[in-house]
Amino acid sequence: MIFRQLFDRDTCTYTYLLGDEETGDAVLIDPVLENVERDLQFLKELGLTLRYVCETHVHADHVTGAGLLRQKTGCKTCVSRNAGAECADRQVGDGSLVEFGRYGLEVRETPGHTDGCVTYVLQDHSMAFTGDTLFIRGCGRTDFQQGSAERLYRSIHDAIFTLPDECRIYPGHDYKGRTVSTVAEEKQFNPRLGGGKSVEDFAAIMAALDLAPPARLEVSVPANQNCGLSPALAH
Ligand SMILES: N[C@@H](CCC(=O)N[C@@H](CS)C(=O)NCC(=O)O)C(=O)O
Ligand SMILES: [Fe+2]
Repeated sequence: MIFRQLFDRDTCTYTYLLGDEETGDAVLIDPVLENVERDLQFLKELGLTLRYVCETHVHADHVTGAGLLRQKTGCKTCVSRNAGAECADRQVGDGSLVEFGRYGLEVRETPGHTDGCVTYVLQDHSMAFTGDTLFIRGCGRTDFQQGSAERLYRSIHDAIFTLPDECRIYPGHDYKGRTVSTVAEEKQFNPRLGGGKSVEDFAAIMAALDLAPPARLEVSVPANQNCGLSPALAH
């Protein structure tokens, strides 16, 4: 499988390109609007056809490239059925499968950072794209959108920590330059959840974070509920 982990320097967002080298079918997970030309160039150079853009959630810190990529390539867009983003072609949920060539991404609903958060798991369970549900030694904040520490704790335990220990974790962001982790590592070392922390421990940690709101919150959420395009341009 072709795999690229791409980075947005302004918002520390990861975009993932996955492709089948035999059939040429590809997906992009969480593309950023400002990087659409870069991502199209990769697709072209690697001889790939974009089938789907998959969103892990309605982002609060950047505008998605999904709508523009759909206009430019004719791909379909996928978002959680609980995201309130009617613009997307596929409203995915537990049990949905996003296929590209010989590969597939299984959808697991992982609410908590937002109601419409999902984790995409490669069908052989070797890789999980957790969005802002689980970060490397951290997790998404739970203090706006529909954030809930209790729901996030349950999602991580039920949908991610039940994957094989060696399953690689690819997050939606990293603010310290880290790129990949594993289920075993996060179970042991995640300072908010690891080493068997209780839901009460976790909720207390999340309540004390006191983070500044993302700089682009007001612009990003409504834009992303419309696939990153102004309403007149959505289709
Ligand atoms: N300063 C950043 C804030 C980024 C932010 O709040 N990121 C969210 C994800 S959308 C988060 O969950 N951060 C958790 C953390 O930083 O621990 C910005 O303005 O974009
Ligand atoms: Fe987020």
